[in-house]
Amino acid sequence: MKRMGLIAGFCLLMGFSGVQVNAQTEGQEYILNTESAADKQERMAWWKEARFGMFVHWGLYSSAEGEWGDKTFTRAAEWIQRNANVSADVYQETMLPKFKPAPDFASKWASLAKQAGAKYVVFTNKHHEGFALHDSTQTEYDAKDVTGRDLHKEVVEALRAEGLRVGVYHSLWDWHHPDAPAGKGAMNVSGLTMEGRDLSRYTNYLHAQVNEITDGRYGDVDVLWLDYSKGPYQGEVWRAKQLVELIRNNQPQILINNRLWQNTKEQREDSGKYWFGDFSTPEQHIPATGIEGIDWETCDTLNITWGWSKHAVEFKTSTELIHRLIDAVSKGGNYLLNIGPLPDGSIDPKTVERFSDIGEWMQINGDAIYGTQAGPFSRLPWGRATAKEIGDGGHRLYLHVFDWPANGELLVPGLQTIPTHGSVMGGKAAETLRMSKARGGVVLEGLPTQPVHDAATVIAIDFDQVPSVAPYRVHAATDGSFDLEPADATVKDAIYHDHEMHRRSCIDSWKANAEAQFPLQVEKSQSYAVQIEVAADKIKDNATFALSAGEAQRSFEVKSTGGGEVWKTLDAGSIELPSGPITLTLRCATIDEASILKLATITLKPVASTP
Ligand code: H79
Repeated sequence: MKRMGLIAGFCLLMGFSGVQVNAQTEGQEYILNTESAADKQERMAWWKEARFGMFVHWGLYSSAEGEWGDKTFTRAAEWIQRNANVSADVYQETMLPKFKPAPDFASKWASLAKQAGAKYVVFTNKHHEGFALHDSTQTEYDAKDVTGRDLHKEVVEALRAEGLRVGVYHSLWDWHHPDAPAGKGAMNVSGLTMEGRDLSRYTNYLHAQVNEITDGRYGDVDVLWLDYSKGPYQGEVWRAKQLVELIRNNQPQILINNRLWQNTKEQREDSGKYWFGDFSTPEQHIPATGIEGIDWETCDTLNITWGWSKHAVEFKTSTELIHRLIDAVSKGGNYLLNIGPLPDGSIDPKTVERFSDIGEWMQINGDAIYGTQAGPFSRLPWGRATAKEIGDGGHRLYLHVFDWPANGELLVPGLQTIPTHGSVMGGKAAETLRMSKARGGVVLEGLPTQPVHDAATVIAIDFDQVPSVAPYRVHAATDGSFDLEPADATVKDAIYHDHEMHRRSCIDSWKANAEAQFPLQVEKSQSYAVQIEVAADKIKDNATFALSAGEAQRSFEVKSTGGGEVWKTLDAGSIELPSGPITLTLRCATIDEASILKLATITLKPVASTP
């Protein structure tokens, strides 16, 4: 409901916001937390305990279902207004009549989250299309004006009724507001410009709407998830400092994500800080080794769209999703998994199935997720590990075994301390594990031959001290093969890139004599077939590499794959590896300067020896 002029309304509300910028922030204008590290930890405590949340993308875009005229969208269906290039007027006229929320949709969201074991829910109050679910005094483009219902209130009340924490997503872009960013550098419908637009009127509107959703009329807000900044549109262009003050004044305990800024590498280096918010937000990827010293949350999709599209039919399997949850938590992050409800707010059967499967796994293994921290291993060949303090200086590791060993025996590579106790979560109480130091780690014996759960079975092992772990070496997986990841390498004269959204983690910018060295622990000297994932382009003459370990050496050539993002698996022949702790060196022998060449996972598979 629109009640008063934009500017009058805004001045009025700003009158309530008396917090001054702390002197500490002067000269460091992007560092917005002036509290002590301990106070920040306290504010973040529930969120770090929670580890698993549910994201919900639902708005007018949901009713387009990934179709506009004859165009179809399987990716980012919530972007349909911009990607189908529809003017705000036509979009509004087309979409508003389709928006017919079911009476009880919100309680269905809440019970799905609860059943899956999520502890918080972040839902789109307003996505880039500009349509708000709350009753806004700033516009008539909101749910109350269109449906007569305050849908924001319905969602918040449903979440609270299930004991879930409440997170609100609010877009910084707005494809409906006549003064919002448009044209060069802005993410908006194409063909628009800033001519006749007054950005300050839009930032007033943005601040006023953020005030409405945080000022207490909808109770406490646990997380504010702002999205997103890019290039010229970030930081003070949104009047970020003032906005953060307004929010913190309204909700002192709130957590705010980092997207009022783009957080480029340069910005992080300039400010001496890695982030400009309470937590960092990798999107649709899990950093290979976590993000050191920072709280972070990977937000992820079930398929490749956030908003519902009937064309996005390829879903990750429940096992993949459980692995991704464990992966994020094992690296110290949270996992925020999205649902894109149907036009009326109800949830499609595939999504229900995925969340029920996760819930079933969490019923058995929740203790290995909630309140845990990153495990002490860089990488494990059969799964992941999380860690927890258990009082009196005691320590517990949860070993999340993805590939269950059929022989009842599991090597925990690099572990130097023998556990005092071990048990399989959800297993029979009578099982006793034998645990001893062997093969460069601790070997667990007497495991059941069948896993408790196909996706991951967890073994909890306890210590009366912090367990010690040897420097990292890549060990063979259950089937005897090695997977060498880019993050495992020490790289010289080439560049390691962690993965980003839709981009593989890789080593690129190879020069002649550049090297990547992998520390391996080989139990059995034998011949291994080598396969390397490569993306290469513009290779004129030849790009040659040599793999070596001790005396053994193997050369191979790389040819163009048809593009710098076109990944192919290259057969690089076989190599005889000696046993013991060894270094496998990948060296670039020759390469053209103009070549684009990226290497990702190297797989070594034992070659069956001929009798
Ligand atoms: O709300 C979800 C997304 O809509 C939003 N953030 C999550 C949480 C977001 N997705 N992508 N981005 C922000 C970055 C922009 C990506 C783009 Fe594109 C690539 C814009 C245009 C090309 C993806 C593909 C979106 C439209 C097409």
